[in-house]
Amino acid sequence: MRIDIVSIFPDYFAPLQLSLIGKAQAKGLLDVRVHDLRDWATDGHKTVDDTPYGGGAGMVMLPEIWGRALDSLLEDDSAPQAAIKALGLSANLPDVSKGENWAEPLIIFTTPAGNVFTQSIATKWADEPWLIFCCGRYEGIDARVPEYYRSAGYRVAEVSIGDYVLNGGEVAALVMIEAITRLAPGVIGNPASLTEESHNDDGLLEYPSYTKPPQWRGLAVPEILLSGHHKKIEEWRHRASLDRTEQYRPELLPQRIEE
Ligand code: JEE
Repeated sequence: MRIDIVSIFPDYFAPLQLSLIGKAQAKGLLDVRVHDLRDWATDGHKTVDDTPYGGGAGMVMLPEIWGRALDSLLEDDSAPQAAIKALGLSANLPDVSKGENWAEPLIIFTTPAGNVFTQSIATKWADEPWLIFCCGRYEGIDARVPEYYRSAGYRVAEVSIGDYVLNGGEVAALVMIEAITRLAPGVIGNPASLTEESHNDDGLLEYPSYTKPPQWRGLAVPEILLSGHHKKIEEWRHRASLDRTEQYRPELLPQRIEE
């Protein structure tokens, strides 16, 4: 999977060199390319924003700069060759030797005014060969930028990570990239843990977990978990999931039919 990121704060993405994502990059399974939006600014001050039409506080990011940045990424449709070799991903991808484009990118704008990013979106996007994340700052990006690329025939998504306000799209992009890449083919060390995750995904909150010691500061691990009765343990965990969901996220429970 190739991921391009455009931002005026490329340093935000340094953590992508760490841990699982960093290892996946080292192995060639992931190809993350971070770009500084200011590389496409043309004036001496590398201006990327201006005042909003219609008035109001704050600044809006200029469409020309974003247009040049995205055009140049779309032009460089170089495949992550290492990833193709490492995984035999070519099965998934168009045949570059026949002059076909190796992949159609999905262009993603992080924005407080988008639909909410969910696990089901992460699962779908994990199979995409090429994602482009556009991270705005200030009051956001001129609305014609996503509109233009949509009308030019690209797939464009405008997504938020939740109902709270951040200072820009960088942290939101990091959240989405972590959720997506851990599901991408070959990235997670142990695919069995992903299989177990999907088997356990009944739409309820997770049951509580415990490890050693069996007594800690006067608190005991629930007896049943030490018993070895697999059937009973499974029932206990299901009950604990239901209780936790009722307490913290009652909206996730199937609606009881009113009398
Ligand atoms: C991208 C700029 C900052 C702050 C004004 C806020 C008024 C933009 N879940 C998420 N929260 N925030 C973002 C996000 C924030 C961004 C950008 C994503 C680019 N900013 C910014 C304030 C405002 N509005 C909402 O109420 C109306 C606009 C995000 C994601 N993903």
